[in-house]
Amino acid sequence: MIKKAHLPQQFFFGAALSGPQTEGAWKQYGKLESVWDRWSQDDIDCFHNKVGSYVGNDMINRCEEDYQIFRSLGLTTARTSIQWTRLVDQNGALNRAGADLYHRMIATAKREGIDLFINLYHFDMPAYLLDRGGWENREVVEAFANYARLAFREFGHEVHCWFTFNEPIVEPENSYTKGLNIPFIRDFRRACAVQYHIALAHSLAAREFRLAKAAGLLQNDAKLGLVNNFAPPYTKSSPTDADLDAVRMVDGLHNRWWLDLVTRGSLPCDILDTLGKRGISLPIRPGDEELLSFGTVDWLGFNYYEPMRVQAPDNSIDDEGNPVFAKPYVWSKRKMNESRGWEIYPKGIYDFGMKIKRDYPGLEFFVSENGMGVENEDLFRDDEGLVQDDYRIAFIREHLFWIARAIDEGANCVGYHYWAVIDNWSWTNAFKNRYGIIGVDLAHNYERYEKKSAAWMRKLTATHVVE
Ligand code: BGP
Repeated sequence: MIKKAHLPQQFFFGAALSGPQTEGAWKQYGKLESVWDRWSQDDIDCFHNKVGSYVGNDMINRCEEDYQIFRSLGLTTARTSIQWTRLVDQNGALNRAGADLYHRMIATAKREGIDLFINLYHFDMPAYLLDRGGWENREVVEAFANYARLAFREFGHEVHCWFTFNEPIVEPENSYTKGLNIPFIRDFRRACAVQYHIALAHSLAAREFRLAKAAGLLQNDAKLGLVNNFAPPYTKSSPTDADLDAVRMVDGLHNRWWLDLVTRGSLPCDILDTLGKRGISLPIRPGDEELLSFGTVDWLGFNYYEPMRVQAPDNSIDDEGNPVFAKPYVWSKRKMNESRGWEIYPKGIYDFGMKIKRDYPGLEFFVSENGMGVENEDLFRDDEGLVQDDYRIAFIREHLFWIARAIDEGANCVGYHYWAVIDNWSWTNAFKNRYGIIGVDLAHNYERYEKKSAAWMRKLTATHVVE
């Protein structure tokens, strides 16, 4: 096992966050209802301990303190998202109260020495747009471009790192194929339309970015990116051709779809061909090819939690008539984070980093999320009450070792954002699994407290030595 690694001095460390999971204040500052707010009201039993989307981790009221904490940990950057439902009203016009709130938040980060990256969309579709068909409706794609335009114009001189989407693959997979999240659809054809429209929405927002830059509305060094939960795909050690084809297809839909879009301005031909052969046609309109060509970006965010392990499926269609391209393959040596049900495989970060280097040469990226959520952390408190989260330190350390190795071998990885430096609200799991290096005390008005990993993080950011 590797014992020590050095990360370059210019390599940055930061915090990964999102608006819906931190802000709270779900009805203040003119915020409209998001699909999460609606789901929380319609069926609160779906949320752990009946904690819905309303409060986040109260960061709106504590952002000054939180940015000071980040700084004290030696972090220099953070990514969060602004919320479509807070910035734009139902008529597509800017909501001044929401915009002013974000101006204050961005200014606070700057004052505290944190370079704040802004992402536009983190699973938070406005509910009134879902009522009009959500991502299945082309008009919603246009509405997103309008939102992006307003955001670039409003904050262009205050923010220099922008992202369009966080994990754009999650809604096609979880909300439209598996039916797990609102609007609970299990129809692969509709999922493909959603995935196509999100690619288009990203591209139209990227076009707005260029227009704003050309008009002098953005900073000269403004950069645009996209963040996805890329997952290196693996199969059996002696695969059949059918296993390899399963890998090609899941890799194509989950990873290459976005990588090709942001580097080449197009979608992977082999995947479009296979979809066509399986009778799935995308809602492509004349002129779309040119629109997608605007989708290239300056750099990429790579969220890494777990790999994909797949093999050939037993049947090529499921009971509902959806095409099936792969089935899970359980690796006999896998290690799990049992709280979250995710495999822990740090080498995956290296394998995927090297894939980016090989297949998309020159593409700059940073690890934009990586973290370990654990249930019942109070059980790990010592006599002084300090949460001894050695499992989290080991998790971060192992991933950073592999990042350092990828950099040594030429991968263009420039930073690491831990998810989520401060415990936050996590979708239907609410506060079940805690990710933070800094804890949040729900019983005492969301007070922040340090875990053991905080001291470890300070040393890491001061030395850039992983040990
Ligand atoms: C990522 C999301 C985050 C965050 C994280 C942890 O996929 O971008 O929003 O939630 O996963 O996942 P979870 O909160 O479901 O445990």
